[in-house]
Amino acid sequence: MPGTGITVTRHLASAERHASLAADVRTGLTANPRELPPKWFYDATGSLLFDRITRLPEYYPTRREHAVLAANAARIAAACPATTLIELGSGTSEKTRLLLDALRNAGVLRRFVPFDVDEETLLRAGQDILRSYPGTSVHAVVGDFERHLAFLPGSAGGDSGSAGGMAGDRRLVAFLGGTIGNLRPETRGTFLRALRDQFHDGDALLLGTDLVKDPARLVAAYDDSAGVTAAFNRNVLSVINRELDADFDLRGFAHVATWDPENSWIEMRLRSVREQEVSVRALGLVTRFGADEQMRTEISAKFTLEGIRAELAAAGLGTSAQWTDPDGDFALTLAVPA
Ligand code: SAH
Ligand code: AVI
Repeated sequence: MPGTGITVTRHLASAERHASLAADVRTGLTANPRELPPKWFYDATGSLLFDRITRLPEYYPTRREHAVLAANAARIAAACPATTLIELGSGTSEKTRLLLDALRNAGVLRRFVPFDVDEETLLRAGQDILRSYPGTSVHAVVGDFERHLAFLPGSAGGDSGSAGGMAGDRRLVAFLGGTIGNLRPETRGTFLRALRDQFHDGDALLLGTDLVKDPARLVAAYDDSAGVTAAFNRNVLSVINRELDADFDLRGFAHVATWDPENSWIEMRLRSVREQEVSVRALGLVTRFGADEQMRTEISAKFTLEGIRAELAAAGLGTSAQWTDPDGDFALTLAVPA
């Protein structure tokens, strides 16, 4: 980005983004039952809606994770005195400032690498961080963490050896917010192994995960009384309308959030309130939704402390520390190559 002082790498420039969205929408709308991947919620409007969700009284995860970070950021920086902080699914990077402060206070921080699918929010956050942390370089990566992990700065496929590489680099990869819970269990395993494959000795993962709790609190967090989560859920239809020339009528789809105790996840769906036909002109696709037909748009898995350690271990990552907030609502786990 000329003039802004941040370096930007784009793995999802508009042509790639379009192709990836088109493939996901074709697969998802022709599947039975239908399903759309949650990464497509996040255009600029979706990220703004998510930001509003984080301030809702019912949505506790952001406040709880903030509390865990505030209490433990200095310990995290001492355990992993990273020169580079990479943040996957970084969004506004608001809570991340607690980690940046701790690494700066430890005198080690040299570079921040926010990584997100939503370019607009990513670049705004990157510029804000650059202003707040003079002397720290910011390298923003527009990408999909399910596809582009091999290109993390400092990895073999990333910038080492090129102008952006840094000698003696030690990396802390933060994956906050519970976003790992938006991946299906098998995809989580693939993701964690791919991340482990990028790690050198000294690198570490800081993973934020929401914990299992009273289903009534969980459902309320995903079905707030102000209807912000409902608008966030429907936003995926606006993204498809705009980017794939579709004609979803947003009023024709109702927000659904349910707790699935067998899978230990919240499931968000969109329910077609009537029989209706939808055209996705960029795909040459016309499809009919039956009255009350439901389409899954997100899972949000809830974990136990032991379950997190076991998933990390299966991917070759050993847990070096685990913290929760005083109420045991949300966990942060620090893990290193086993
Ligand atoms: N980490 C922030 C934001 C969480 S919202 C927090 O804790 O509050 C989830 C973020 O992940 C969004 O910014 C979204 O754009 C991003 N995201 C979702 N799926 C992604 C993917 N597959 N690759 C990269 N970023 C993704
Ligand atoms: C980003 N992710 C962890 C959020 C969650 O809680 O699963 C997305 C979200 N969906 C509905 N509300 C918030």
